Amino acid sequence: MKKLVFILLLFVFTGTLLAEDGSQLWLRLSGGKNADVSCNLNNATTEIAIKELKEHWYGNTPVQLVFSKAKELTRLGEGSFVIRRSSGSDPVRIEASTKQGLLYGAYHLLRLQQMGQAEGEMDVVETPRYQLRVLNHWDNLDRSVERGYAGKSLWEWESLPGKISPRYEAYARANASIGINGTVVNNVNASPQILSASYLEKVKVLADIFRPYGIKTYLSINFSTPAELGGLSTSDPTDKAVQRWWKDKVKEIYQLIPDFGGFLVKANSEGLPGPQDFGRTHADGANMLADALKPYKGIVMWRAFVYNPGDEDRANQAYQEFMPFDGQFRDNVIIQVKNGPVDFQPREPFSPLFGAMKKTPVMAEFQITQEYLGFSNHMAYLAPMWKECLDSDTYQQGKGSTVAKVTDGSIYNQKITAIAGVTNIGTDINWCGHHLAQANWYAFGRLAWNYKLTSEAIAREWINQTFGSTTNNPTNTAGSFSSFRDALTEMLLESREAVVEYMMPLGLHHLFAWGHHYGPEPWCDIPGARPDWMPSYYHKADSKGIGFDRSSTGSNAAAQYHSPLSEEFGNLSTCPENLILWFHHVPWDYKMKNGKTLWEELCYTYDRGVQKARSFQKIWDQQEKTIDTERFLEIQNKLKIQMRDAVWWKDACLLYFQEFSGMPIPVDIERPVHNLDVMKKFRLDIGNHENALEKDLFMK
Ligand code: GCW
Repeated sequence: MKKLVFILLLFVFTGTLLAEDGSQLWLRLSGGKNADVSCNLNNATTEIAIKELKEHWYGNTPVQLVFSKAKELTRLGEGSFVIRRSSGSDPVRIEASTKQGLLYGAYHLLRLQQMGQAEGEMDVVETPRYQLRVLNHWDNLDRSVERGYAGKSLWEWESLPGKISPRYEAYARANASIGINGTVVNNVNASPQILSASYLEKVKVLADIFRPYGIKTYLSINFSTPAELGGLSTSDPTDKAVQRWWKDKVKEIYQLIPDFGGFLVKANSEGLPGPQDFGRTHADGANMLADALKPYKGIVMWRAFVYNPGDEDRANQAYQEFMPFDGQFRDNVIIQVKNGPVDFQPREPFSPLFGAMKKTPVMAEFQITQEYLGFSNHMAYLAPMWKECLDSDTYQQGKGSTVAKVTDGSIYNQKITAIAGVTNIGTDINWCGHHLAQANWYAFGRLAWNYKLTSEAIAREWINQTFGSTTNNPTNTAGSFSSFRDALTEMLLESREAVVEYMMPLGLHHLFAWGHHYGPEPWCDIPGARPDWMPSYYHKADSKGIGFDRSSTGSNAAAQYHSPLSEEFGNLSTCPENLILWFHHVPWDYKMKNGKTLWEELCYTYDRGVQKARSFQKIWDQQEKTIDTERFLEIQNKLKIQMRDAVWWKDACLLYFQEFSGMPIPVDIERPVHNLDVMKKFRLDIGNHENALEKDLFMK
């Protein structure tokens, strides 16, 4: 009997030890040795730094946190830090001129420890490339999350301000560990209610929790709030009463949240109200809010995501609308621009607004949540996609004017520099729906801090911390951790391109189904619906060819880019092939650089994407012994769904486009397994897509 109890207890105990539900993210730091940590500054932020190091630093030497206004440190700027140790037996010194810098230094030291790089001599100097590194939550007040695939909103509005979820602090800690220092807690499709007194009380509680972690709170606002919530007869930004209303509201906010960051605004976009409703401009609207925020050092992040149905190419519209206002915005306004000119598609060229606005600060908005990349079902590691944008040369100030450099203040004298990511976080136990999607939250933070880091280096860091042992030795007992890390790194690095290939290769975009952005529906045609929301608006397939002519014979979007890009994109023979159908309507029998026809290339590329998805499964299946069973199985299951979807995408797109090309699918690629007529009838119950997929796609 005793023996049985013992075995049972052992089972329970090891079971608990091995339980890995992903909730600890990359912070699976285990209890340390109560390290010797000292600090010459005492406040809530340094207390956190001390606690983290005390609990998780395994090194045998003490750690000294040193707040100092030494020239070298102040020159580095807010959030920067140095970590120094002359030899392995000396104490580690983390020095910074701000409390945030000390906190970031502490997390960085722990990261180095997890990477096995915190031994011996150390000389690390770290400084963030962007001042503001901000998450955007598209979270609604009813706790639904627009384009969220990881459960409900973290913010329990119904029980705030009274009840405080432990997840608020866990969220702040995770963000601080990767340098994120701002969060916009509500959806850009904003409810006026967020500015009501009762909601502001709730927001204050969140802000108080985030503050010690160096995170400022921002809000998305609805431009009609003065009328809708304030009862005014208008929300016209030139109206004195409206201006007064915003000034009073801002004052009320700062009384509750003294370090409030400011407003994020989606205006005159997708049906939302804005200054144009009153015959005013984006500059009028942004400046009115900027004036209200100015006395408190608050800022306005004004989005450039605007487009209307009509004759003008959607890709051209943001540039046309915003360029005339360059230089007319107040100095506490920054224009927030999506990475591409259309909308977070698997591959887009960078937005031509980057670098073109020379007298107005511009910031990039990336999408961490995978609205157009398979939701939380597909593995798509997005660091390569974001770097592709950041590393793109705009040529606006000569060669080397990359998107990164025209937004980080190194080329233009921007007073504010910032970068934003639309989060993939929700109430799911593993935060992001897919264990591997945590890598995107992590990568966003790390790139916002230093976009020079390689996608591979970030992946390796993330894997070590997320799957490695919790002590300073990053090896697991079962199997070989380093071969696991190599295998997963390879999968992650290939994953985004695989998604592009099986969904929308060669510059195709927006082939998504009506009602959701998950599956393919290139044939979609809803009578009476907005034409610019239909796939055919983007692919323009006909018997001659496929693709959107954005050259001088078409919408001329290529001309919005600076030379030599305008010529390069605008000319079929020089346009990069991975964007060829973005910029050109290309004949089916057009000869690609490798000698294949466009049609053949399309077929082979879709097939390659499918093969990659299959290879991910094969690689993953070999990892069973290396990591915990829970995460192994959950990821295995996701990879299965991804594989099925990849085949679905390939079959749907190739069979549909074949109706136009009239050409055979090359004999050496996999034959379609679905029938086009049947696929056209698929309906996805988006609330429960996994089951719907089983039911609709595979049981029929
Ligand atoms: O991509 C579209 C999304 C909308 C989103 C919009 C935007 C928040 O489908 O859900 O609305 O972009 O970025 O404003």
